[in-house]
Amino acid sequence: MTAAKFTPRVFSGIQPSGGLTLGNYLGAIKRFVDVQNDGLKGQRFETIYCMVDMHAITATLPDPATLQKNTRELCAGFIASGIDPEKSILFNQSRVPEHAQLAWIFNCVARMGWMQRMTQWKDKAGKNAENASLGLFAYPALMAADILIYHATHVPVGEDQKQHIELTRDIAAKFNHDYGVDFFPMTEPVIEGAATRVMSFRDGTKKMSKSDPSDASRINMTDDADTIAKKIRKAKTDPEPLPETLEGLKDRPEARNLVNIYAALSDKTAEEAMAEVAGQQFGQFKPMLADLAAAKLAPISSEMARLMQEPGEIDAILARGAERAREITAPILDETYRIVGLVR
Ligand code: AQP
Repeated sequence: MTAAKFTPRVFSGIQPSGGLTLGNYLGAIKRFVDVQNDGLKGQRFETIYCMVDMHAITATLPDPATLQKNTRELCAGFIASGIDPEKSILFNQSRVPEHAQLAWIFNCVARMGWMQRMTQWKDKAGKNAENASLGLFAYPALMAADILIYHATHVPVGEDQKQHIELTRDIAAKFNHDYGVDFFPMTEPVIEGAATRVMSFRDGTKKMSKSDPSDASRINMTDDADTIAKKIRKAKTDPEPLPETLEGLKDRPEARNLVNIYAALSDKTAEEAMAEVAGQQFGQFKPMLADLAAAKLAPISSEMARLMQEPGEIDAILARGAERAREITAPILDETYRIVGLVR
């Protein structure tokens, strides 16, 4: 089944598993804002953005007050970055029970072997898989439900989530095949832009992550200008000046990462950014990048701080978003139950 018969609809989510990083911003939120305002490739979309708080209890069980604070802070980050709760549906996952209800059905559709192949499962469970939670193992089935409970046709994500979107398509295809229906769409991942994979400042082969134990490995959206400058100054690089072309960055992951960040923050392609900074020493390039990052992030972090003073306002936005979300999810779950033979 092609996505053409479905309403053009974008869904994406972020876990409130800690403060937002520059990776989350450039790989996800900034793109969400672009799709909300400009659509994709000339097409307009309904946009649905979610704080996936049920995913945030899969790796560890966070302190309840911290989880709620992280959810509000993430919501503040979305709004401060330009997500308009009137234009987009903005809510947290646990307010919309149809996500978990569909996830249970998908747990029964997905195969153990599919889940075992997920690289994020392997990375996060590590050598201690016996002790990891069942929720962490089933994470991709809940993610598939997050997407398919909206019949979402497109999902903007960072590179790291590509395999989970492929699994979402496998689950949709198996459900459609096993029940002889054309009910769930084949959702398309949208992985575009110069910074689909922002890397750690400590190790250019690892992605920048909010749960990395080293704070120096990432820029947090709440970091002030001095902290941003210090982290960029100390970011691991090599002694060579920047090359003349992108080709010259091939075996220089740390340098490539900084050029990609520069490109994404200045809304340029990687090629355009490279042409601008070609031949520069890091002593010249890093302060320029730090100034740009501070200028772009300062208005977002100050608006986040202002919104965090108004938790009631944030909760009202999330509650209203959840109501709008349920107008879409309730009929889709009703029909899924009918197809499966469940009664609600
Ligand atoms: N380093 C990154 N570069 C580009 N995109 C990224 N994303 C995350 N890190 C990068 C994108 O952000 C979205 C939300 O991700 P998530 O929070 O749901 O989970 P994650 O990918 O596991 O992010 P983190 O920061 O690494 O969280 P933890 O540390 O809790 O696991 C996704 O679209 C993702 O691609």
